[in-house]
Amino acid sequence: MFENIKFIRSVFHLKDIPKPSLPVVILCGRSNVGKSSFINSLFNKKNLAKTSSSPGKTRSINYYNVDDKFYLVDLPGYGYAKTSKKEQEYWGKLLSAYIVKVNDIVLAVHLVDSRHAPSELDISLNELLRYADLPYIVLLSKSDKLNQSEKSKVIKNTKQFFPELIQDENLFLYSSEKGTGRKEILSRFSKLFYLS
Ligand SMILES: Nc1nc2c(ncn2[C@@H]2O[C@H](COP(=O)(O)OP(=O)(O)O)[C@@H](O)[C@H]2O)c(=O)[nH]1
Ligand SMILES: [Mg+2]
Repeated sequence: MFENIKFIRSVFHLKDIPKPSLPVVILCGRSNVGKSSFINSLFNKKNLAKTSSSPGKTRSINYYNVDDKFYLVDLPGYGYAKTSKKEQEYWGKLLSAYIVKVNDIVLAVHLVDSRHAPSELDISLNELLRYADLPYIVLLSKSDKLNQSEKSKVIKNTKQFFPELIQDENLFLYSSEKGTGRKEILSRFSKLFYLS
């Protein structure tokens, strides 16, 4: 598993999105939430995805081919600080259009910063994923920055926002630094793509 992971390309316009020849896992979340670090930690590669300590403004959709089994697609991050109406609309449109165009999304991975409550856009994203009936998991990123009681608190708090979530089923603490949650995600991918 995960023997040959390649960055394929970045796409900047919806019209350029390829019709995928493999099933797709999408990666979504606020910019700076740790999406690139998630990719690098999951595949154990340092610089597969570019990480940045300042919130990026690039709006590319980045494609990774994983063992010719599936595409991992890193969608543009949204609203770092304040969420403008315009951005909210842009992001909602982008994702809706993406979901319609790419009808082979088998999983959405939604990252939420474990140190902050879900933003308005996190909530809209969750609604969209449920409305589209897409299987999804929520990862509480950067969990290495929390102590034990903060971890329990964030799980409880996240469930108040998203009552459908069940810890270790579709809600996970994740840390790219410490590897928290990695095993669980690997097992999910293995069931989806490697055992059939
Ligand atoms: N402590 C800690 N920092 C992280 C973790 N994941 C990401 N970061 C940091 O958060 C910043 C943004 O990460 P990045 O992966 O570029 O976020 P992206 O914009 O969602 O792709 C970088 O400075 C990372 O080093 C994590 O699990 N733990
Ligand atoms: Mg990134």
